[in-house]
Amino acid sequence: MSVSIFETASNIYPRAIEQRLQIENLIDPAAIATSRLTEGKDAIAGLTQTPKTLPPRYFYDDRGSQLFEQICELPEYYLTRTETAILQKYATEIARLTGACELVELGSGSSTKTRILLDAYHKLGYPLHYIPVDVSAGILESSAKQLLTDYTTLKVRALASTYELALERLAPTFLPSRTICFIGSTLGNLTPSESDEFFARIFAALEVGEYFLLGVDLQKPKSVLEAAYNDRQGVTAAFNLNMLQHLNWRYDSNFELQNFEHWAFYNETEHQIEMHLRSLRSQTVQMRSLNLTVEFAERETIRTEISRKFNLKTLQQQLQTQGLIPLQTWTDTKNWFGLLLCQKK
Ligand code: AVJ
Repeated sequence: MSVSIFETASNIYPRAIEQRLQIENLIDPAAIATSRLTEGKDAIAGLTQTPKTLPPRYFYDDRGSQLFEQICELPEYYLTRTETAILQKYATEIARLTGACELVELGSGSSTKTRILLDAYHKLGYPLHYIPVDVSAGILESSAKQLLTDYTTLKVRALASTYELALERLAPTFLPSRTICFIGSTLGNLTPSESDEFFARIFAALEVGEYFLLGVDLQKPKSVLEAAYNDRQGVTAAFNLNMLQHLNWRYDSNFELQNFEHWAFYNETEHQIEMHLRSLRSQTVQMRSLNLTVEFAERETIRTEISRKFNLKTLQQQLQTQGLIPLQTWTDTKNWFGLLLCQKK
């Protein structure tokens, strides 16, 4: 009967995938309970200080994640396509340098770039073990299932976790080695002292001889940088403004999006793009579930993101000082984006 054929197909195929998939939730119930209590503290802290700030994590609700995917396709936004090209060119070299290893990816997101690495390891005949780390269990599950369908020998252990927790709890591997991947220039969102702390956590998570693969956006002419964050189609503006929509929903607030505008510029002293939302008039916003009233003066801004642009020499020295020895660095022909493979000494 057609039912039994259907059952056979749907039982065998998914079972094969499920046997290669393990999802662990490191965000334990106690932590979830505290995170409920502390949820929004970061928004309160940012909005009650001068100048006002909000953490970039508030960009990424469903709509925000979609808008970010669109940004990656924009003609002005060279970052994703440049890093992808570097990976395409050097993935085999990376795989040869590390040898067979588990790939741990912090902030896995859409796995387009991960696939380039998996392909290279596969071509060299290495077993494929992938450990994506993301706070969203839903995103982890759907992207893992897609990967498992496409790579029939792949094994995935997905960690629903913050980076900090995952780095503390990375179980040792039965493969010879591990590579922690932090690509996409997410490092740019961290202040210099936050990135010191982050590198220390990477160092602590690795065994001697294991690897750290880092992708960063590099310093370049201001005009190129500012265009990338002020695209002509206004997708970046929508992405920035969407943060207020997200806060309205999450914290029962009444930000009026038409009363704010997108503002992004390159701060040449700090070597960072700054994204702000500028209040177009004096106004008061209620954030009911946070019990917070926020006053804005006309033209006052909220800084929603820093996106640091790195100097390769300085970054290599910093990694070296923190015990993550740069083995090899790759860039594109314009030197716009950098990929660094480091090894714990
Ligand atoms: C995901 C942090 C690398 O800084 O370019 C894109 C986010 N912000 N356009 C970046 C972003 C505005 C992006 N990172």
